[in-house]
Amino acid sequence: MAGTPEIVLPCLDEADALPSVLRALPAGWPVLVVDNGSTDGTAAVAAAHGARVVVEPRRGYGAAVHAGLEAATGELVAVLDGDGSLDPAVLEPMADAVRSGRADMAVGRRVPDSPGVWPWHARAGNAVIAALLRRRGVPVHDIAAIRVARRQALLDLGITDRAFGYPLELLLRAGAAHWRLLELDVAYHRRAGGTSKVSGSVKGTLRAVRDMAGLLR
Ligand SMILES: Nc1nc2c(ncn2[C@@H]2O[C@H](COP(=O)(O)OP(=O)(O)OP(=O)(O)O)[C@@H](O)[C@H]2O)c(=O)[nH]1
Ligand SMILES: [Mg+2]
Repeated sequence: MAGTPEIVLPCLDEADALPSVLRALPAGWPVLVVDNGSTDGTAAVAAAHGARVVVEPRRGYGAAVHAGLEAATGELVAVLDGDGSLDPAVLEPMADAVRSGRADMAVGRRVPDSPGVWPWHARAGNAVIAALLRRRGVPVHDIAAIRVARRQALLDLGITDRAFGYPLELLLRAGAAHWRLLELDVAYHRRAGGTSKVSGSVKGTLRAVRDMAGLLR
């Protein structure tokens, strides 16, 4: 179907989570798994479940997402984590918003479905970053862990961060380019399997905040 987004899943050691993640995605949407140096068989699991696999040896969330955008062929792309934490039911309304021209990019605002899903340190760091974004005129309450936009437009923003600053740089550049953003609630669950690499630990959160703080200076 014309206008069906291609789904890009950045994945570092997500073999446990991927089978249920892939089953839950909207039927008929092509899926690209970017394997970011996994050692747990992520690529084989992804391929066995019908996803196309692209390998990006350079570590980092931004490196994985960027490789996915370059390898994708669709006009629209949907990017979300490959850990099952984000409810993909929101992808259809997000794609509709971009297809219909109501928004240049649809982004998710995470709503945790139970206490403990979103550790306090990650939530606090996220709230501070989002407030700073709003002060700069970017009307968001989260840093867009799930998003739908036009692939070429995303590449044209020229995002350079290849680590955890990527989503923030994306929002800053989208704001500077006067993109119309639509923020939709997305249910946020515990990851479906595997282990946390970022916000599950204070250390991981601090790494992400460090990557992001440099961009807001
Ligand atoms: N940490 C990390 N994640 C990567 C990398 N490349 C791709 N990813 C993927 O980026 C997504 C976000 O990482 P997560 O570990 O889920 O980070 P988080 O959501 O803050 O933390 P948890 O869900 O609690 O684990 C996941 O799908 C990862 O597999 C990388 O180099 N480092
Ligand atoms: Mg996660």
